[in-house]
Amino acid sequence: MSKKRIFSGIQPSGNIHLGNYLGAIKNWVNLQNDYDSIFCIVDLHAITVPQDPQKLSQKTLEVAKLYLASGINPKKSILFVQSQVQEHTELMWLLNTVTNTGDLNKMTQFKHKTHKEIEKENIKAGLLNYPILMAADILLYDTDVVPVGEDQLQHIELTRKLARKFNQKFGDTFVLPTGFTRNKSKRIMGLDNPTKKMSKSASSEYNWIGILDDSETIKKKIMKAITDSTPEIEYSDKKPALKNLINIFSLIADKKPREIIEKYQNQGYKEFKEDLAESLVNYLKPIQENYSKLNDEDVKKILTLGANQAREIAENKLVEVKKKMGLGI
Ligand code: AQP
Repeated sequence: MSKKRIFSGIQPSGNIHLGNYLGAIKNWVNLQNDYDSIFCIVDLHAITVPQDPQKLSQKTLEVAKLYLASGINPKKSILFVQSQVQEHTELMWLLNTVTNTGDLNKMTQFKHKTHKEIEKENIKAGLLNYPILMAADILLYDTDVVPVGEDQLQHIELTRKLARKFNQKFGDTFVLPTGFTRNKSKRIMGLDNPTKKMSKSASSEYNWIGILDDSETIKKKIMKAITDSTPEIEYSDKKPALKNLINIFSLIADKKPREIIEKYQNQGYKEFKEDLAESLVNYLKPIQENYSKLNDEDVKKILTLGANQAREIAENKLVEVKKKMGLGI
């Protein structure tokens, strides 16, 4: 029996952080052994908010290097840059025609990202249409499973809806994908605000730990991370900031939150944070070392090869879709 296929991606919209790593990349590295895997750097998604063109291109390469440094193996997985396979944007246009704007308006991420823009009436169509591009990314490859953080599950639901609608209207064409989230890593919260997820585009760098942050920066960020008002070390929803730090510690040390609480219960936040910072530094060190050994030109070749492999699959799908829609003569 052939392997099931997974597809996932990250936007090169800033510094890749611990949330992206624990919520996405780390899981992909294991999944690539069991699935036919396609991993993308979704630069077309990144431009739904303003980007500095020169920086965007640098960040795209940086994300590719981080995938590789984390253990994504181009011999096992297809690794490519979204804008290098133009079928993504073409299928997006076609899917536009089966998408209700009402559904797009309901997306939580859209509401979050447009929160500040509403008064300015400055909302870009790209931000509203982002989930259609994501659906195109997934459906082009007959993807069975999409490993994502919890924040993206709503977009996967919409993808399923669009696939179902298209199939009903034009005949069986798309595979209905399922979202896959690992429980503990599903949502890493911001270090400066435990009510919002850790995010590349957060206004303060004290929101996130970058995968490439040096040891001094990591220590500074963890020591500055907000904690809750009472000094007891406990794992509770009443203490969301501490709970988030314990979750991070538990994921990187591969220990149960209970074991961490037992160890630090009678000590203060200071010891807890110092040990967490040291563990993080050690945890990220091998990835940073692998990263520093990668050569840009070699990585670009891997990406070109990956784009060629992806295009071969995507082209076939698009031909099928256009034929079913009666496009062309
Ligand atoms: N805080 C998080 N906890 C767990 N998983 C997370 N992911 C993102 N943040 C967390 C997962 O990382 C993958 C890539 O996300 P993305 O770059 O496509 O976009 P995003 O979800 O919007 O991530 P950011 O960091 O918040 O970026 P910006 O600020 O640019 O929007 C996804 O699988 C996501 O679930």
